[in-house]
Amino acid sequence: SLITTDKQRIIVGLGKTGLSVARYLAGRGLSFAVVDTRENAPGLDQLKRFAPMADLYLGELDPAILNRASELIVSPGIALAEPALQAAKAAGVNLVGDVELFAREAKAPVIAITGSNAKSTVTTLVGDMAAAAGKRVAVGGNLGTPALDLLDEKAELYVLELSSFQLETTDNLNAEVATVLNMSADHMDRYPGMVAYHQAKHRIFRGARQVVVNRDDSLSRPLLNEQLPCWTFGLSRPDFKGFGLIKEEGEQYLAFEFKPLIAISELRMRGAHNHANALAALALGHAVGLPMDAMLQTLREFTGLPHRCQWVAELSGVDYYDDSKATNVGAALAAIKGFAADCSGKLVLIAGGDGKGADFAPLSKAVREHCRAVVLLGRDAPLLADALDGCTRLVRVNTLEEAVQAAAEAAQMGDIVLLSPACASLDMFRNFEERGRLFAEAVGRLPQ
Ligand code: UMA
Ligand code: ADP
Repeated sequence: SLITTDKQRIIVGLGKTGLSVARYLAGRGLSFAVVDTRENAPGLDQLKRFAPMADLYLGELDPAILNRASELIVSPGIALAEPALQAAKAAGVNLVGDVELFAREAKAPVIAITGSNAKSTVTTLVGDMAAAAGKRVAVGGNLGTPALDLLDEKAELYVLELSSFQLETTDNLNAEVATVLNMSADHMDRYPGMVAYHQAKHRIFRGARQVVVNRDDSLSRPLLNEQLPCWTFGLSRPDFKGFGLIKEEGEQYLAFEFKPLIAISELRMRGAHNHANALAALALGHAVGLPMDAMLQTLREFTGLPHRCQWVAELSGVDYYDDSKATNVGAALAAIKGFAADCSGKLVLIAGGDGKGADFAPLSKAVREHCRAVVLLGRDAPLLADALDGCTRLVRVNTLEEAVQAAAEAAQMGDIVLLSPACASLDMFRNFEERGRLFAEAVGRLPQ
C-alpha cells in the first residue's frame, strides 16, 4: 500500500537512471510520476512490471505537469537549461538528481571521482583495490550501475564515477574523499563554456572530508575548503602527502612521499596517462585507509578496461589499438602522446564522429609530430579536416570498415593504428562499445 505524502515527485527521464529512481521510490512505498520526451523511452516495459500504477507522460515536457510537482528527479541526459525545467524551478519546484538521493541515504563512506578523462579507469582500479583489501565495496555511477542501485546496508565503501551532468543536480554529496582527476573541454554542446563545465565538476567537493588533487592540472584544485586534508598525485617527484614518480638507478617507480612503491615496468597498463591514473587510484585508496600491499597487487594485475587503449591485433608488424572511449580531444591527445612515447614507428590515427561542439585545434601539434596519416570519418570529419589541415596526410572515408582499410594501407612496419576518435560515437553507432567492437571486427577482416 502506498504511503500518502503531500510530496509530488516526478522522475524526469526513463533511461537507466530514471528506472533506478523509480525502483528506489517504489521500494520505499513512495508514489511518483514519470515523464520522458521519448515516446519510446527505454525503461517503459520494466517500469510497467514493477510500478504499473505510476502516472506516465511521454512526449514534449509539459509545464502544466512539471510545475505541479514538489520535486523533479532529473536524469543526466536532460539539460537543466531545458526551458520546461527552468520554468518549474522558477515556480518553486525542487530539482535534484539520483546521486543526491543516493547521498542522502548512503551510510558507508563514498569515494567520488570525476574529471574529463580517466574516470572509469580510476573508478574501476579503486574498486578492485578495495575488493583486494577484503572490503565489501559497491562500484558504479556514470560507470554502469546507477548509484541508487548500489545502495546496500552491508556495503563498507562506495566508489562512484560521476559525470558533470550528475553533479549539476547534486547539492551535497558529502564524500569521504573527492577528486576532479583532470579538466579539458568536453560536452561543449551542453555548457556555455569551460567555466560552467568547471563549476559543475567542482560540485563534487561539496561536503567532502578529504580531497585528492592532480599536481599537473591546476583546474583540478578545489577553490573552497583550503583547510581540508589534501592528497596529491602527478608525474613529478612527490612531496609530503603526495603520490608521484621517482627515478632510481635508471628505473622509474610509482612513489609515495619519499619512498618508491612499485616499478613502472611491473604495471600492465601502458602510457604516461595510465601512470597518472595508477597514482590517482593509490591516493584515493590511501585516503580511505586501504592497505598499500593490496593496492599494489591490484596494479600488478590490472590490464585496463576494454576500448581504452586496448590492444586488438598485430598484422604485418603493425599494432592495432582500440581507444574508442576517447570521446573528447583531451583523451585522444593523451593516447597519441602515450603511444608515441614508446612506438618505434609512427601513428596512423582514426578519428571523427560527434565532436559535441569541441575545438579540435589542440590536436594539431601532436598530429604533426606523431601521425603518419589521419583517417577521418563521421559527422564532424570536416571540422577535424580544417583543424588538421597541413599537419599530415588526411584521408576521408565514410565507414569504419573503410577507415580500417585506409589505415592499414597507410601504416608501415613498426607503426601503430590507433582508433582514438576525439568524438562521441552517437552519430554513427549505438555507443562507444559498438564502435570499438566494429573496429576490432574490421581489423579481423584485414588480409593477414
Ligand atoms: N533523453 C531524452 N529525453 C528524456 C530523457 C533522456 O531524449 O526525457 C535522452 C538524452 O538526451 C540522452 C539519452 O536519452 O541522449 C539518455 O539519457 P538518460 O538520462 O536517460 O541516460 P541514462 O540511461 O539514465 O544513463 C545515464 C548516463 N547517461 C548520460 O549521462 C547521457 C550514463 O552514462 C550512465 O551510465 C547511467 O546514467 C547510469 O548512471 C553514459 C554517458 O554517456 C555512459 N555519460 C556521459 C559520458 O560519460 O560522457 C556523461
Ligand atoms: P572516462 O570514464 O572519464 O571517459 P576512461 O577511463 O574511460 O575515462 O578513459 C577514456 C579515455 O581517456 C581513454 O580511452 C584514454 O584515451 C583517455 N585517458 C585515460 N587516462 C587519461 C588521463 N589520465 N588523462 C587524459 N586522458 C586519459
